[in-house]
Amino acid sequence: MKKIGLLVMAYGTPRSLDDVEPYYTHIRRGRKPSEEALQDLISRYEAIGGISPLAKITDNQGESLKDRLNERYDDIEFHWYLGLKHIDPFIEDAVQKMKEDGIEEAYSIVLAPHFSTFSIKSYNGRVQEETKKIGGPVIHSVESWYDEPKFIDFWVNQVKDTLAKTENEKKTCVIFSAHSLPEKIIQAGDPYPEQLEKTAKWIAEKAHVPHYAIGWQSEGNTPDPWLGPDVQDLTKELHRKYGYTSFVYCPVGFVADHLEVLFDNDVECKQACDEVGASYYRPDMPNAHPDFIDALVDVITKKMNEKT
Ligand code: FEC
Repeated sequence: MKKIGLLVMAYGTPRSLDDVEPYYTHIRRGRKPSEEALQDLISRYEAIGGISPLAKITDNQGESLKDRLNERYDDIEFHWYLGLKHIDPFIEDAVQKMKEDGIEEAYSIVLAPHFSTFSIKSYNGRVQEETKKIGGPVIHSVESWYDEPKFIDFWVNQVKDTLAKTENEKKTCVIFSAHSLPEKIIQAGDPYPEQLEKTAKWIAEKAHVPHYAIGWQSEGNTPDPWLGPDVQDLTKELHRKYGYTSFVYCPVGFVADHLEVLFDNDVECKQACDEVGASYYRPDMPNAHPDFIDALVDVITKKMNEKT
């Protein structure tokens, strides 16, 4: 049976509060955060229970994806490897491990749907650099999968179910969001904002959403301007202009329950809703839901078919 590597890449999260400083330093490209910034981040992790569930969810996603691929292909045995952006096992560790295990060909996917130079491009660049450096396996990297029909359908179902729970669908606004990035990506021709707009439009159309808007969240703490509007400001603005009584938050740029969702949405956006007296809703994230894993199986299958 043919042995194929499956490199599943994700952001990574600290495993304990002691890991927060090295993790944060890595995110800041080697610059240590100030004591104040570090304490602020620690307090956000504490607010979601002390640690993020992300590590466990990423593992479940990788394991389930490998299992489903192995069910689909009789003549291939997929072996999966975890490669993280900001904590070990790093992307480079995974590529080395594949080589040690005798893998000659592999596919890689980032657990984030939209392409940006700041996100997917940097993950894929690290993969190709490492494999070139060590004369490692040939790795075919998926560029983006925001348009995968089963991924869109996952959110369509989530939005429909959530809208049905609201008091009045006509007075509800669905806010689609992704992680904000510095505005300079737009001048560089990055497709990230356009891909988010398309995701939102397709989901809104298929779920018959009466009102929707696009926002950005989790903006970094740097002096450059970041993509906006920020989801919290947007909530207040939309309430002021249109008097919506409920908001449904769909952070479609993420695929798991983690700090940026459990804090930035469930705590901060909830606060914005409370301030204006509106109800807060946030559908379940994809995590390892079988329909979402099926979408990723289709993404890998298409990448495999591209070559033949
Ligand atoms: O532990 C957890 O549960 C949270 C994990 C986590 C995910 C995530 C996803 C993305 N980020 C993206 C871009 C940036 C940029 C900066 C930045 C900063 C942080 C900090 C933490 C953090 N990010 Fe993150 N991000 C997660 C966690 N991120 C913690 C540092 C404190 C803070 O700013 O809140 C700014 C870096 C700088 O200072 O220069 C830019 C993007 C994604 C979605 C794509 C992906 O998953 O790769 C883009 C999950």
